[in-house]
Amino acid sequence: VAYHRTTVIWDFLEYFAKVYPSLCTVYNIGQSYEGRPIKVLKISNGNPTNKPVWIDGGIHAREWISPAAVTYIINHLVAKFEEESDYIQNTDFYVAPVLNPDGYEYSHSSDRLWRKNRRPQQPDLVTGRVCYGIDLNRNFGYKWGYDGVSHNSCHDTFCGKGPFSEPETRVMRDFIKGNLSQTLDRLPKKLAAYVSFHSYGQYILYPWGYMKVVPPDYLDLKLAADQAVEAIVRVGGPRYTAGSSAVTLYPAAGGSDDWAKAAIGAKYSYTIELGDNGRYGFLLPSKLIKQTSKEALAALRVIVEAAYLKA
Ligand code: 0X9
Ligand code: ZN
Repeated sequence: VAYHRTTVIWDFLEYFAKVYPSLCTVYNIGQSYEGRPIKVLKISNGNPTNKPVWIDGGIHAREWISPAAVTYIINHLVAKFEEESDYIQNTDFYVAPVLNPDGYEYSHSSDRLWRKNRRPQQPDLVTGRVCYGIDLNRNFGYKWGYDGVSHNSCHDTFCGKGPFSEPETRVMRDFIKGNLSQTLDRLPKKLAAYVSFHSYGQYILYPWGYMKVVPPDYLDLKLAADQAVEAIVRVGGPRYTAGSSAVTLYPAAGGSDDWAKAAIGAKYSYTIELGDNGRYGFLLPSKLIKQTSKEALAALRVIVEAAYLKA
């Protein structure tokens, strides 16, 4: 088990679509700033009453365990589909393992701790310096810029010039809005759950992230998060901390999870900060990919079950 480059992950999605055509479809949903494709794998048994669930990884470049765990989840869901529960089998999974391919590649080739995308910004008026990148997890359109962001393009949490200023967040927004937020017909096309994998710190976070308030249905989200914590322990993992983002971690607006809940109506919306707990931080050794991915899958199962039953 190893960390893979973007093209290898894309080939892996195409391979699944080829070998399991009745279960898997690849969507090229658009391009990154530098022109790399952004791909989504849909995993579905085709049952028209299935509820959609979105899973993404790689919003932040340096959090390598995220694309790795999401890829592990894809492999598991597809290869062991028949062994999974009814609620897993009757879910339409939309899985985007690398939402920020430019940043992810840059973290492999040039700067291991790169976080943002790679769009160059206007030169600084005083220094003339050109800085690169927008923090995609500050660029989504709900309460954009409210708190916990930087407006300085040289900073790691630069939220951009406006909501959805970046091709990567726009591509994701347009695909979800176009396909997974429909209320025009009676088909249950609206996202029931949204799960974004990040690292590190071992947290299961639910909205809101933009400020220290919780949504009216937060007890449902808390219950599923607490159950996910136990499920992770049962697969031999550490005890993750569950709570609302702004309270448990810090306020930060423009996150994908807040947007998925507020703008799309995905009831069960989570950001899961995978391992580790700080010993290696972002530099998680590849020998820990498998165990950490099992933790991700255990948490996902609990969230999908909750969404299946209640969303
Ligand atoms: O700050 C972030 O974007 C996330 N933590 S990370 O260390 N992976 O950068 C947490 C995001 C939580 N969600 C919101 N604040 N909306
Ligand atoms: Zn992150």
